Amino acid sequence: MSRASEFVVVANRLPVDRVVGEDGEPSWRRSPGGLVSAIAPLMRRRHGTWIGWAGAPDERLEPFEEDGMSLVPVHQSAEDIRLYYEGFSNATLWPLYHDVVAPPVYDRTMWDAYVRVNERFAEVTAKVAAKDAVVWIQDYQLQLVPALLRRLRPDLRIGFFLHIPFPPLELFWQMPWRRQILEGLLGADLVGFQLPGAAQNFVRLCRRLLDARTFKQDVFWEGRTVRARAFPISVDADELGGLIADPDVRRRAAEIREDFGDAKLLLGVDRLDYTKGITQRLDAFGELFRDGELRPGEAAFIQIATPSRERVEQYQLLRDQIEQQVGHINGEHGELGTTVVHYLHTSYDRAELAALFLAADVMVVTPLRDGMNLVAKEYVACREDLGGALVLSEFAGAAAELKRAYQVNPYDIDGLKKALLDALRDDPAEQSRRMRAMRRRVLEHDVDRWARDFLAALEEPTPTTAIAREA
Ligand code: GDG
Repeated sequence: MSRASEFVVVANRLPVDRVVGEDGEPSWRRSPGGLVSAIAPLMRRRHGTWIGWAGAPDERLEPFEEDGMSLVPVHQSAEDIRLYYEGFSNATLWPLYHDVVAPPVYDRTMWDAYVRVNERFAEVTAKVAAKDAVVWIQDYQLQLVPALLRRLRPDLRIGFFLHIPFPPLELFWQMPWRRQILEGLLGADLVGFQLPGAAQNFVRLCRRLLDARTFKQDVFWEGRTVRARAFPISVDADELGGLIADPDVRRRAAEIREDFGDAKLLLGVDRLDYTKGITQRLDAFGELFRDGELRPGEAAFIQIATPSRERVEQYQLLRDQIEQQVGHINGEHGELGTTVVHYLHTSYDRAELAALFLAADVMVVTPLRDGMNLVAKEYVACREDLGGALVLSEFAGAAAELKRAYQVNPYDIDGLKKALLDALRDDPAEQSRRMRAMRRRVLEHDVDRWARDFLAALEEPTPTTAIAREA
């Protein structure tokens, strides 16, 4: 095991992906994404360690160094992946925490695997962390780790951040292991959520389900004060600024524009996930052709759907549904040489995504529920030219900050159609005003600030209030 670390990040995945070079030799490359780029510099500065799964089942790896970070792999068997990751994490927690938009599976074998894998993460962390170290646990796959770790190492300062929504009491109540999950989270000193509403849901549940004393967003539990707070995550504005300044990216954006002639370009970029509202947005777009509001050649939709959780049944069903829907829309409304929906079930590199953001007239982000949604913020961060328009679901966490987006209820297809048309047709001066306001917010609150705010709150001494003393 690597040396004791003062700062430890615990996440389901390590922040690196295995790549095989031309010589056939495998090596590691830092994973793309804001979370990793926000935390990596902090890790280097604080000689931190990151604990997580390396991405291949049934593989036992020794700790290693990569990109200035100490990485400690946690082993997972193929069965752990099936039951803990695809099962309890993504077939139970994911739908339950996203408004039950798909039915959650409640399966005791999956729960047992979730407990077992969380225990393994806690044990590894307990061995790696130095005395009084700061430990930051990430996301819904690891909600039991805070309490398991505290039992093993009461000296640690433990923070937890949930990247997805936290459901209201009326939904969370369904969970057969609801008490264990709340008690798991209460092992932390600070529990971070994307939005204040989620923190309130959590505090209310602690009061109602565990009979805990609470005061505002503090929960008093086993002689400690657990703070629940909101820290809206954001994007790596510097990385995106670098990409859009790259001449190759600009050239590629111009090329995409040219390919579509005079057509206005609408864009969706999502993991292929039933929470993202992909079918709703395509329905609305298709109906605009049916109604004669749009004609082929006048507007085209590019939908990138990155493959995700492909072994989970609901994801397979969704993929079939979208493919059928796209075929239907193109069959009904396309013309020879003019396709109206371009559906791409694949993943692209960051430069290609940035070029698409620059080329798109309207970015369409319509989740039925989303913790934050980084794509919406990435689009805004890329539109230095103040061009383009953002159609954004009210049910994305980002809607709380991006008030000048064309906000929609994705369940309301007529409302969605109207928002698409407004975003396509509004006066460019109005569009620029909206974009300027949104950019101000995103650039001032980038992912660095998110990470610094969370850690500053975690390391601040816990307030002792009158109720805490009484409790
Ligand atoms: C969870 C929460 C919360 C997408 N396609 C490609 C690609 N992406 C990138 C996007 C963006 C990221 O993946 C997706 O982030 P989102 O926030 O949109 O959604 P989730 O994956 O559901 O993330 C969410 C987030 O955690 C952070 O807390 O905002 O609410 O659900 O960065 O650009 N990246 C590349 N190729 C692709 O094809 N390279």
